[in-house]
Amino acid sequence: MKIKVATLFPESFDCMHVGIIGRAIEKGILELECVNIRDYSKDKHRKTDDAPFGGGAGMVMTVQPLHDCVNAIDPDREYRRIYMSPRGATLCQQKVVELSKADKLLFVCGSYEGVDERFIELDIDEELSIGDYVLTGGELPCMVTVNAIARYVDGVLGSEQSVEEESFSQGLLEYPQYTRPAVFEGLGVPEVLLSGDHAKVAAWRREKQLEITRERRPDMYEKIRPLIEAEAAKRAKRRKNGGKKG
Ligand code: 4GO
Repeated sequence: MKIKVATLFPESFDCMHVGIIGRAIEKGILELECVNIRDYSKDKHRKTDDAPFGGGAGMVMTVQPLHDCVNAIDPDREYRRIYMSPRGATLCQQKVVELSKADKLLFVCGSYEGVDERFIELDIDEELSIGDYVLTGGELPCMVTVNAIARYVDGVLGSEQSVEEESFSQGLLEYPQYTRPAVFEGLGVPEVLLSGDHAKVAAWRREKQLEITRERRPDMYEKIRPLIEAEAAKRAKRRKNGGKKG
C-alpha cells in the first residue's frame, strides 16, 4: 500500500518508523512518503497561512500551497484523498477495514485553525475524524489512522498476530488475557485456560467478551444482539442433535 502525507511537520512522522509499522515500511509492504506543504508555497517568505476573512482569532492555511502540494504528489488523482478534521466522519474499525482495501491513500494534515474551505472543495475526497476532540494538527489523527489501517495490510502482522481472529470478535470488546507466571502476588489464572481444552477455552473467551461488552458498552452490545442470539440458537440445536454438526 502506498501512503502519502501532506503536512507542515513531516518530522512528526519519524515515530512511524518504530515497531511493527516501522518493520512493514522497511520490508516495503507499506510505503510512507511525507511531503512538506511549505515546499510548495509561492510566497517569498514561504508563508502557508493568513488571517481569516471576516476576522477572528488564529490563522488559516492558504489554498495555494495546499492545492499545489497535493496536485504535485498526485497529479492524476490516483489517490484517495483524506483530510483529517473533527468535522469528518468518525473512524471506526469498519472504516479502517474499508480504507485498508485501497491501494493509494493521500492524507492531508492541517494546522492552526484549519484550511481554506476551497482546498477541501477542490482537492479532497473525504474528511475523517478520530473522535470528538480538537488537536493542534491533523498529524496525530493521520498517524492513528495509518497505524490502524496498516494492521490489515497483508504481511504487516506476523501470522501469530493475524487479524483474522479479530473478525470473529468484530463489534465486541476483548476477553481478558493471561500469561506466565500462573500465580502472581497471590493472583491465579482462570482454571479453564490451563485445562488444554481448546473448545472450552474458546467458549470461556466468548462468554467473557459478551459479559465485558454488555457491562461496559451496552451500545455495542445492542448492535450485535442478533448475532449473539443466532449463536445461542446454533448451540442449542447442536445440543439437541447430540453434538453432531449442523
Ligand atoms: C483532526 C484534526 C482533531 C482531529 C484536528 C480529529 N483535530 N478529531 N486539528 O481527528 C484543522 C487544524 C484540523 C488542526 C486540525
